[in-house]
Amino acid sequence: MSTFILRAFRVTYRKQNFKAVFYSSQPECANERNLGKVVNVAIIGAPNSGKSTLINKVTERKICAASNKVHTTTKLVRAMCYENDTQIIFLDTPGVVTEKEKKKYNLPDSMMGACHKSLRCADVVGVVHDVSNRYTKDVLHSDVINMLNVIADTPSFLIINKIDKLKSKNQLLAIIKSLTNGMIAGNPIPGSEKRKRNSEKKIEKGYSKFSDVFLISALNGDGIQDIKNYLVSNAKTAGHQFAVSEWTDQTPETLITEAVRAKFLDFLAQEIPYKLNVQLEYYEEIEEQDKILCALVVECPNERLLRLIAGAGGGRLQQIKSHVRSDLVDLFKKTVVIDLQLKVKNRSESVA
Ligand SMILES: Nc1nc2c(ncn2[C@@H]2O[C@H](COP(=O)(O)OP(=O)(O)OP(=O)(O)O)[C@@H](O)[C@H]2O)c(=O)[nH]1
Ligand SMILES: [Mg+2]
Repeated sequence: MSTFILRAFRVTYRKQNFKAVFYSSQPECANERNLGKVVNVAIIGAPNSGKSTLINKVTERKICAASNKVHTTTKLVRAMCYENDTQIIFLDTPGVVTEKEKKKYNLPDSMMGACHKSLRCADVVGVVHDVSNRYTKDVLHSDVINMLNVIADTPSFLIINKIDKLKSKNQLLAIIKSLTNGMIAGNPIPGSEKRKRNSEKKIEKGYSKFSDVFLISALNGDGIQDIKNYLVSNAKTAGHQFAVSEWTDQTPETLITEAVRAKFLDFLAQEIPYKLNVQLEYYEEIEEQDKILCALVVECPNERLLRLIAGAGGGRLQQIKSHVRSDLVDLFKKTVVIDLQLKVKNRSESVA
């Protein structure tokens, strides 16, 4: 879907002329220079909705580990970028998680705490919603609604993601009405008032206090610049919180470990990758050569799984290694030499 179509969908709400499904309460032109401004933006949402992919697209670096499985992000990660002189600080969060899922996927206890911490640090909160999931496309996760109700005074915006996967855009207006309870920026969406009065007793599927709604594809970049402009217009005048050279609060070691974990999640089926333990054994940055050297060992629960993961002739492991290297080059913008080995837990020998 092209940016042209997104722009055609802009809602001109003040004129009571609801043309289509992209709405913004922000000024149409938000490109003045903002000297010394900062905005902290927490990105929350259901698992796998595309939170990390969105942040990577905006920051133009694969800082946040992303994969096709749920619960790739397990801790709070800051990722920074600039738009003119505005420092945009994203807070990537784990998807909301239940106690049952925590046990099933072997996830750390700290996950929900990371979401709540990000909300406390945020000037503005972005909720990423996967519109391609046919079961949940028109309903916000109840935990997300609960979190939003707790921080109701913090400005929040809705990011409807994965629009590239929709065959027809006809349903989008109905989906927006449902996810916003028919209210955006304190105004009813035309056509929503009557339905709301008739269904006052119904449980609300969305959140009524979003200031803006964006339709995007985090994967191909549609709508990303609109989000950047929105964040710039929400930035506050302040000294920058991080130096220009800093683009994350994570150490290179953690970023590498998370990138490798994400790639195993991408390549392996079902719950298998969640049973693995990724350990960084060696890390060195050679500044004169603009090069990073790293070696990792991935512990598997048993020999059978190790063979399965390695693939015939170690082919799958080589494929994973090659994809990780490419992600790390994208992350560090440097040459990366990586050694990746599999090992059965509590045994010394490994498979390269
Ligand atoms: N088609 C399509 N896929 C997308 C889009 N955005 C994200 N994805 C894919 O959705 C999957 C999940 O993306 P993530 O960024 O890891 O999602 P997340 O919300 O951070 O997931 P957790 O950290 O597990 O909660 C990945 O396979 C992405 O490539 C999009 O706009 N379109
Ligand atoms: Mg994530």
